[in-house]
Amino acid sequence: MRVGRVEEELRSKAKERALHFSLIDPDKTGPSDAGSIASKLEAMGTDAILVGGSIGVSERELDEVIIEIKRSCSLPVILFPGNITGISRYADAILFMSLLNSTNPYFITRAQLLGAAIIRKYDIEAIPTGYIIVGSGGAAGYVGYAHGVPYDRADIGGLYVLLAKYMGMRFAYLEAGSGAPRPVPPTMVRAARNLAGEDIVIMVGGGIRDGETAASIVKAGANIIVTGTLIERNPDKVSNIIRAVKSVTRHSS
Ligand code: 1GP
Repeated sequence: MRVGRVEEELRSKAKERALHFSLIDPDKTGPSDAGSIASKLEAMGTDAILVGGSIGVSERELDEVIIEIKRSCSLPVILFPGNITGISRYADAILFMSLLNSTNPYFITRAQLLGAAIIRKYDIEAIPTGYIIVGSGGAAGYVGYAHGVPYDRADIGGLYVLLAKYMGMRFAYLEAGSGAPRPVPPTMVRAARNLAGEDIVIMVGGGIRDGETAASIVKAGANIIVTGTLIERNPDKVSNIIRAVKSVTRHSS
C-alpha cells in the first residue's frame, strides 16, 4: 500500500527527532475550545493533533472539532477512532487500527471492514496501525475487549509489535490507556524495537505525565509520544514533555 503524504512527512521528520502527538477527545473538548488549544499546542512544538476517543464521540461533534482545529493551526489532523463513528471527512489522515490483542473480532477486523467503505468514500489517507493495549488499558481496553499485555512481560509487548510488522502494518501503538496510572515501561518499548527493527513507527501513549518519563520511552526506541489527559489538566507540563521528547538523541542509552 502506498505511503500517503501525511505519513511521508511524519516519517521524514521522525528521522531527525522523535515526535509528539497531542490527543484531543471531542467528548471532553468541544469545538469552541479545540481551536485555541490546538494553536497553543502548535506553538509548543507538537507535531500532529490526534482526534478521537473511546466513549461518547458523535460524528457531528467530531466534524466540528476538526473544522475548528484546521482553522486554528496548520498541523496535520489524524483520526484516532474508537469505533466507526470516529471517522470524519475533514481529517488529513486516519490511524487505520486493528486492536491486535482484542478478544472480540469486531475490534480486530469487523469495525475496520465497515470503516474501510467510509474511508474510501471520503478519500482519507489510511495509516495501517497495530494497536496494542498494555495492562487494563482504561476505557480503550474495556470497550475493546482487550486481553492486555502484562506490564512485566516486555517480551510479549515486543512480539505484538513484531506481529504488526509481519502483517504489513507500518505503525504500532503501545497503549496503556488514557489516564493510566502507569505508562508503558521503557523495557517493553526497547524489546519491541529490538525485535521489530527500525522500519516500524512505534507510538507510545497513556499515563505519560512528565518529561523524564517521555524521554526514557523515546530513548528506549519510541518514535512518537502521545499526550492526552494533560492537555486538559496541565498544558505547561505538555510543553515540558514536548521539550523532553525533542531533546533526546534516539538510542542514546
Ligand atoms: C490515550 O495514549 C493516549 O489513548 C493518551 O493518554 O490521556 O494518559 O495522556 P493520556
